[in-house]
Amino acid sequence: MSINRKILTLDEFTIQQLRNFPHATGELSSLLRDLGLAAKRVNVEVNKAGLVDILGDAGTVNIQGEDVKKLDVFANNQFMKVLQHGVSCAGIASEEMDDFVAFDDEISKKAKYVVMFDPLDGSGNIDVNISIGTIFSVYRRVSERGTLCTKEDFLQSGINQVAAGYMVYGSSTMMVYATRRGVNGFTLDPSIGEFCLSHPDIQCLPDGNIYSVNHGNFFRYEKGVQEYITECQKKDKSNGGPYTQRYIGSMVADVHRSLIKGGIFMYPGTTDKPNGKLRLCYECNPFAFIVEVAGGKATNGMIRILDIQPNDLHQRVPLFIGSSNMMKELEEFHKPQKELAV
Ligand code: P6P
Repeated sequence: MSINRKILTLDEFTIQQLRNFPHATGELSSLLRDLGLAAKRVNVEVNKAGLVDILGDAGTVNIQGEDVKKLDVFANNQFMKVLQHGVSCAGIASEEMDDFVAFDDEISKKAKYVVMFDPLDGSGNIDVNISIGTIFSVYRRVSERGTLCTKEDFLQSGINQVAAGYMVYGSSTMMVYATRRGVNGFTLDPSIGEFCLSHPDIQCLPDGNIYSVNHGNFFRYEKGVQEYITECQKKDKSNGGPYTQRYIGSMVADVHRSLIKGGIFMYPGTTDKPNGKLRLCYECNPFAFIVEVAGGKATNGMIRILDIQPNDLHQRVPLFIGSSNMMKELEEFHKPQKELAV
């Protein structure tokens, strides 16, 4: 006899959450549904990237100095437009844009939230069909409602996030998001065009045996990081089982795996780039929020990611994130100096 298991769509889930919290205004639920809509539109283009003239560089260079691919631009515009036309977002900041954008219409100016996102992380992998993703972070604005949002709305510590999440465009397309009430994962069912609850109440396992780091930078890492990586390689079958090294080169995919299976992902600082490569505001903070709500940990090697006070929309920080016991193991080795010798 088939089990008549009611599968909740993202819309049904967010509305159910609203019913469970009658004091909620519904603005956050509406914003999450807007993000899901934009993700579905991006997913269509990502899935046919090899077939249409959307590949290849758009001929421009973004603030990171990276060649911008047309899909980056498309994704950025989809998320910006859907949030601008909604009722919950006063403005956005994006990896693809130098400065934040305040939405200058009466409804948006009254909205409660601001959103930061990396519209298509890992875009260098587009042309070789490796999983890529979108990362987003939601803050309650600190500026007065009814006015244009300000840069201070975006330069908040990660601990102030109201919600954070990501989409992974991979063998299936998923949307995972966290509020303080928990982390839930939704898989896109193409037959109905809806994200359906597939991973309720995701927990980050305290232990794991997968470490994820770019070994190519090994000799440019701090000594303590090198020692931890070497320790991971020494793990043997007799105690605690062997560790496996996995590195996709797409943060969303690498951290998603660590969240679901347990593990640690590292993008450390190096002698030539002491702050590493990943962006605090729209890459590290959202994932740190998600992983901490799920029971894991995230630091820059010295302090908790969520405690860092941002001073620039695009500032970089080293990132160590994942299973709490693996992070504790790392911290036995990695006692970084205040400043890396450059
Ligand atoms: P590297 C992709 O370009 C990205 O920003 C992250 O998604 C990924 O984790 C990282 O860079 C990979 O960087 O230097 O190891 O190629």
